[in-house]
Amino acid sequence: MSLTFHFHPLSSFCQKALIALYENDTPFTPQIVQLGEAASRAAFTKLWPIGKMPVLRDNARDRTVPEASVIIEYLALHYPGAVRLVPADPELAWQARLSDRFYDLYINEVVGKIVSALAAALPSASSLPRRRAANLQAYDLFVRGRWLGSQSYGDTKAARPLFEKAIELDAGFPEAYAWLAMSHYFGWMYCGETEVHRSLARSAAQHSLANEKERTAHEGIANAACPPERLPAASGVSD
Ligand SMILES: N[C@@H](CCC(=O)N[C@@H](CS)C(=O)NCC(=O)O)C(=O)O
Repeated sequence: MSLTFHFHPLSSFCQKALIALYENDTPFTPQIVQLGEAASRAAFTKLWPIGKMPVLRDNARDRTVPEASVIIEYLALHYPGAVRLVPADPELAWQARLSDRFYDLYINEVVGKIVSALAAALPSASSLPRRRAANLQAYDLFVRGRWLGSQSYGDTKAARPLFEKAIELDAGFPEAYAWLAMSHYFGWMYCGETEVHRSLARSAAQHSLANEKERTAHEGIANAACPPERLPAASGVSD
């Protein structure tokens, strides 16, 4: 496969370029970039020293293409498909470019700055976990499990295989462990599952906290599923 897409699933600029790839079913190899992890950051900045995602690497044409909008134009030119990504009419093309620039420069980047400023100010925002999923499929399973598990106690139990599979793919995924803990705990508490599930809840909660030492949102879930005195101390845990 000629194209490798370097990205993170939670990055809006990356999602923008991903839409172009998906719209035309363009085959590519996904490569998740974890800027918080030294090896991944080093590999990525070697490819593109500016260090901003996304970046498309085209081995067939020996090109490294950064910038979401430029990636879309590059795909339109060299990997066209049924969906036209850039209008053929130059009059419409500059208008499309204007919308693109307007939303990137005056909406997305400004909102990003506001969100970063709020993240520093709001305790709830700073409680987001630092250790993200390292595996796209694991993250996808986790998000689907979290949605299903939020519907009802019974669904929390039904979501369990999704968390288990996510952990199989990414053994250090704290949020997946936390939700697995909740699934076992609710299974025991509300769905008539045996005492074994309470122990499984404790064990999953311990894994969650062992993999994430920061004060995080999922600690609340892990603590709820397991009496705090049975858990290892996690730095920064309050109330
Ligand atoms: N102008 C770039 C912006 C890309 C960008 O800001 N990407 C963010 C992720 S959404 C990034 O890589 N941030 C990492 C950093 O700033 O260190 C584009 O349109 O692709």
